[in-house]
Amino acid sequence: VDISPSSDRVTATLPTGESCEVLLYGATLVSWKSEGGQRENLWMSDAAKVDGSKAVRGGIPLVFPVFGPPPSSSHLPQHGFARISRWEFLGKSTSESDSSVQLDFGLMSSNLSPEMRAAWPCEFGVIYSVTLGRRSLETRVVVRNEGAAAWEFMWLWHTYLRVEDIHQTHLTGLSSTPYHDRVASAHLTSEPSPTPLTITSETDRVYHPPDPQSTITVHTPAPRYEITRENLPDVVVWNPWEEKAKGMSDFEPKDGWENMLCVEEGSVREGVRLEGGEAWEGGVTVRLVEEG
Ligand code: TA6
Repeated sequence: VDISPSSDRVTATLPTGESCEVLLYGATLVSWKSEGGQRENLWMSDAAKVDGSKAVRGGIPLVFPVFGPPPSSSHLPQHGFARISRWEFLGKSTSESDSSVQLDFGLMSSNLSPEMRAAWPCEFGVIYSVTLGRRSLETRVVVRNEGAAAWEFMWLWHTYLRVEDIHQTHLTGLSSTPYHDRVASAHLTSEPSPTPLTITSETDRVYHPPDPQSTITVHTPAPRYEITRENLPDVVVWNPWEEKAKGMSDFEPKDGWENMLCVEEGSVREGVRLEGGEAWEGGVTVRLVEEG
C-alpha cells in the first residue's frame, strides 16, 4: 500500500490498483477508484475549489456540526465547519492480506479558526476513518465531547456518487419511507407503493427510513452501489437538476447533474446530544455490486 501524505492530500493505493485520495482540507475524499483503478465512483465538479477557498463541490464533504443553513443567530457556515477546516492525517493501517487500507484523520476544537471557535465554542474531538477495499469504501466517525458541558451536533456524509446517467438511475430501499421534501418544503410521505425511486427533477429529500439497518441501493447501468449505515437514522437524496446546476459557479460541466446523485447518510433531523466525556459513532459502507 502506497501512502504519499504530501502537504495537502493523502493517497492510498492497493497492490491491485484500487485507490482513494483525501484532501486534508475538510478531510474531503475527492477520489475513490475501483476495478484496479479504472473506475472513478465519486463525482467531482470540474470547477471544484480544492485550494481552501470554499467547500469542495463533489467527492465526500463532511457536514458537522450543523446540517443545512445554521440557526439565524449562529455565525456557522452552511453545513458547518468540518468541510472547510484543515484536518490532521493521523496515519494508516493495512490489513495483513493487503486487500484493504485504513486512513485516519482528526479534527479538534483547537484546530479551528478563531471565528469558528467563537461560532461554536464546544470542546470536541472527531476521528474520521476511511477504509478502502477492493470493491468497497467504508467511512466511520467518532465524535467526542471533550468538555464538561453537554452539547448537540449533527453529522452527515455529503456524498456525490458518480452515475452513468441519472435518467437510467433508480433507488431501492427508500420507497414507502416518509421524507421531508426540501424543494416543496413540506413533510410528505413517499409513494406508498414500494416502487423504485427515480430522479426526474430537482430533488432534495430527507428520508427517515423506519429500518435503520435497511440497505439503500443505487441502480445505474454500471455496478450498483449498495449502501449500509450504522447508527445513522437519516438519508438525504439530492440532485440540483438543470436550473440549480446553472446557478452554482463551482458546478461544471453544467450538464454534470446527469452524472451525479448525492446520497447522504447522517443524523440531521434531530441533533445528537453528548454529555461531557461522551462519544458517538456512525458509519457508512458502500459496496460495488455488478448489476444482473
Ligand atoms: O444535501 C442537500 C443540500 O442541503 C441541498 O439543500 C443543497 O444546499 C446542497 O446540500 C449543497 O449545499 P452546498 O452548501 O454544498 O452548496
